[in-house]
Amino acid sequence: MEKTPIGHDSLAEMLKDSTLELKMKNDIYSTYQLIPPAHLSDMKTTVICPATQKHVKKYQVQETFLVEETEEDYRSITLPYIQSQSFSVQWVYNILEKKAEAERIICEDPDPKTGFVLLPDFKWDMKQLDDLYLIAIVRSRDIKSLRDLRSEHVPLLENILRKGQEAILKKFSVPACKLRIYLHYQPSYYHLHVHFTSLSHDAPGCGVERAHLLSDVILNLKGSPMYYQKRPLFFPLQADDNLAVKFREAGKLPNC
Ligand code: G7M
Repeated sequence: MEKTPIGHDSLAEMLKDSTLELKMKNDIYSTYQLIPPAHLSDMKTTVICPATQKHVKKYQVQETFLVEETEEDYRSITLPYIQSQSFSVQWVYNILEKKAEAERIICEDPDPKTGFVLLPDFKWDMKQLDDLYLIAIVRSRDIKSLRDLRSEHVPLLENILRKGQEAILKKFSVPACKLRIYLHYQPSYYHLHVHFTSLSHDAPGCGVERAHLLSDVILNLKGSPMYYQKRPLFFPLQADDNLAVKFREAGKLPNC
């Protein structure tokens, strides 16, 4: 359950019709417990049913560690892990094949190499632009993550960047300079996708330890075609994530 940002339209009503309980007052500062009217206290709720043990873990609060993954670690630890036990990407194929969420598509490009589908992420209820969140899912089914990207993918990435920005400007009147466009490493789902979020919204997973700006990714690949294959990548892992277990078994997870 998530409390979404308070829309500008409901703010006046919220202040007028809520009950306020004073908690603390000091000079010009005071804090209150605000109990809003029932119709303004709805919560965005996500249900995963049936959920696997991996889903349950993903949503539990756990200790987190920063991991350094070298090219060799990826080959010997991460890749076998992805191949054996990553989340199913059936929901992604359903979107690409228009078996689900077809009516939510904002923009699409059918090209098998450089094409993609842009649609609202299910973290966004589309009620307000403050927490705008869309994802672009690539048509190509053989790019698992940032690690697989090479300079030959630059046309795909530039296409997503440009057409995604144009579509969001047209549909939501949000210009490119107000967007944070990035990839996650590690992602939860190993089918390449790009996140488009509002710069004014601290979207979960947009921190420096997990997010890679699409514009930086493009520049890095133009400068060095094998950049993401060769360099160590850093990312956070929760203590009992199965990938963390593999890194620990290989002696690669610091004891801290
Ligand atoms: O980079 P990472 O793999 O963590 O991000 C996946 C993104 O896909 C997240 O932002 C999720 O909220 C989003 N997402 C996950 N699922 C299962 C769905 C879905 O079924 N529909 C949509 N529209 N977004 C999803």
